[in-house]
Amino acid sequence: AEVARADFPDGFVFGVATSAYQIEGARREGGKGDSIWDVFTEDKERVLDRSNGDVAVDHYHRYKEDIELMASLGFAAYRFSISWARIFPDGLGGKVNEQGVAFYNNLINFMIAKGIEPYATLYHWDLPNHLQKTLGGWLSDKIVDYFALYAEACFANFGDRVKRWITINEPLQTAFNGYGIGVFAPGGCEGETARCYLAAHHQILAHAAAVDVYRRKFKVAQGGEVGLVVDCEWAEPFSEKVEDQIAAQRRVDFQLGWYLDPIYFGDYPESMRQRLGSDLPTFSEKDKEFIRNKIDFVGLNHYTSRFIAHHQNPEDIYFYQVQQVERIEKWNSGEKIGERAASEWLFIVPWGLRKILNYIAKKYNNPTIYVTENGMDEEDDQSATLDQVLNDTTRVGYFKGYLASVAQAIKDGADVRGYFAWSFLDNFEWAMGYTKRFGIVYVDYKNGLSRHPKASALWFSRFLKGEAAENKADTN
Ligand code: GBH
Repeated sequence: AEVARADFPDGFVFGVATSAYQIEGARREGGKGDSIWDVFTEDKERVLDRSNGDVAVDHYHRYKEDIELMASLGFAAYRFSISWARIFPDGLGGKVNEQGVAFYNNLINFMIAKGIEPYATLYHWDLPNHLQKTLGGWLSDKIVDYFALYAEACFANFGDRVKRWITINEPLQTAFNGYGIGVFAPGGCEGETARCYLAAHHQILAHAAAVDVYRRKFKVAQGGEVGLVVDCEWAEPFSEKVEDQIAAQRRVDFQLGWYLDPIYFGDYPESMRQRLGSDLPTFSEKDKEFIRNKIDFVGLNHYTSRFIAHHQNPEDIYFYQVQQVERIEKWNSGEKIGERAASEWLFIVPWGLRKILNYIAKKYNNPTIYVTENGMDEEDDQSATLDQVLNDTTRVGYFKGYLASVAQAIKDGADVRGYFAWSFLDNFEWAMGYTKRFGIVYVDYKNGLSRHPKASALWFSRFLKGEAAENKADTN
């Protein structure tokens, strides 16, 4: 039978997700400081269509319209991110920028008035540029204290209404694409790719410091929870061979384990230590104790899967050479793992989500999990009519498949409490600019940024009302 709302437990939360730099715009308004993405995109070569987030989809000015649409579609939760440089323009944690606080107060109050629960992410890649310029950003251990000050300001100002917090979105991407390869801000570390492990290390400590502040100063009064969002492609062993089975495990270690092992077990995975040696920083005994169990839930961003084979020296970028894995898009029988979406990296593999949820449940002692992002993109097609672009049937199929996979994982025993579709709106897709559209709501970039729900948004709306699926009794 087709997936239905009734396949999920009562109280299961359905929402949509976005991030500040990708949608807000208003780069120089409301006293905001520059972030590393503001500066990074000044070099036009960094972004495929030479665009940036100066205006983005103007959510800063249209937040009411956006929240109203979200509410009318029936979503119960909204995962958004707070721009650090709107709260502390230079990141130093001195005096809060009241205009920045006012913007998020208005946003949060408006969503609550419309019956939507806020899930706030503190860091979705937009570091105040001043911290990059003066300290080297996430490469400096000083960032840990600045992040804790910022987190504290957010808890103090918004925590009476925000009960679900996410410290950092996908630390892997900041480390790997930001400080490693350099296709994301701040643009790498000039040949010293291995410093990305240091950027990751400080993100783990910063996450723990923020959770620590919450538990010490806010938890009792506010009663909320703080989680970390990690991203992971599922790694399916390419063959029955033991070396491929081990390689697939290693591939997951280098994504999930990199962040969750230190937090749950006190240290990095052994497979990382073996391959990285002294490139991988070490936690002092004090650090280990400090970070241990500093997490209330795991947020999982999941889009796609790959077959993974062991390879001594794959022809690929440094990261996969170190991991000694080959990422394969076809099964050994020659069959594709799934259809490709618009992004080169995104194959549609619904069963991968069930596997990764069950993996997390088993490995980390059944933590509370939220699927904090899941979705697919289509190419921005300049020649298509509005009717055509709104008819996103592939995305409807994607959601049906992946949601069914979540429902199965819950039946398997994983403690999944919510699901957030990425994304509510078409938006600035980082290095791909506006060429890729992940929204369930179309944004007409050529006609005043007007919003138009795609078929997937309407499908979701019916699904949430319990109308989308056929009656189970008919099909069983
Ligand atoms: C998420 O990352 C992000 O949290 C979100 O902001 C983003 O919009 C969404 O995915 C869709 O991409 O081809 O060089 O541009 C998911 C992990 C990291 C996977 C970047 C794709 C592509 C790098 N993504 N990666 S590049």
